[in-house]
Amino acid sequence: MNVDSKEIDEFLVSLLRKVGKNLREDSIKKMSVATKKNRNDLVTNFDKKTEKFINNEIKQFYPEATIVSEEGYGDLVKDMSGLVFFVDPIDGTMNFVKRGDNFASMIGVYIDGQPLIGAIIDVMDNEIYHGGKEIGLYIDNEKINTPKNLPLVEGLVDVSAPMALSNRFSVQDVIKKSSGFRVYGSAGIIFGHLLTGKEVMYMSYLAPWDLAAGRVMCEAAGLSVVSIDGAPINMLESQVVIVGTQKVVSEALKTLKTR
Ligand code: 2AM
Ligand code: CA
Ligand code: CA
Ligand code: CA
Repeated sequence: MNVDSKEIDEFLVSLLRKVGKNLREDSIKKMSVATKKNRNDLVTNFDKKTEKFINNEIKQFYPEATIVSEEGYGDLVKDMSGLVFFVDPIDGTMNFVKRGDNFASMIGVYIDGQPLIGAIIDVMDNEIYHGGKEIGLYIDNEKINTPKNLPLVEGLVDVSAPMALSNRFSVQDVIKKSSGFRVYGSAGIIFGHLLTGKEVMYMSYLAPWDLAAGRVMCEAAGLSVVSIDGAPINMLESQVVIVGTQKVVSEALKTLKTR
């Protein structure tokens, strides 16, 4: 299939710009909040509304594409052939509900299973991280400088709260070797930190829509994206993922007790 990554990138940026404006307005409105799997797992009317809006726009401009999305308005996707859009309408819904900041909206695009373009908007800062291997990486119109390959001892690490608190895989041993520990609560916001070198590692259990956009951009930035068991990343399943500088990911894999 012939795809124009520049055109897709421009489409994603203009779409997320609209999404961001809508969500900044929505964030101060009364919202209806429901729980999904547990009391920490929230969904609002705005997650659903935003996903419908994004998916409709994708269907209009890329009718041949399939969509994998969190809140149920996507397609049933069984393989990665063709053009696949991964959509997380609000990433960090708990932050959206409780704080009104540190939440994102993300779209990752793959072609025949290969990462193509990712885009993430930090909604309250109105900054869009976007691009891929072919066209380079940007925050809005500014090129992103490649993050330095720092070791664990020189950088901040971010681990999801459930994983850090339960000390899964003895992850606290990795945290203790770092410069410090942060828990931002939005994969999208953390991918922005990794791309700009503000943090050197993120470890979390992530669903495909949590990972898709960030994986495209982090790999294009020379960062390492691996699953905890060393298997190739599977974009159709949830998995525990480590993203970080080459040095940090290799140190983490040596430190973690994965069996
Ligand atoms: P969400 O807000 O889109 O659900 C919070 O620690 C981060 O992990 C957010 O990016 C959140 O995305 C994601 N997250 C929350 N619960 C999750 C789950 N059960 N599986 C995978 N990702 C999850
Ligand atoms: Ca969710
Ligand atoms: Ca998410
Ligand atoms: Ca979400």
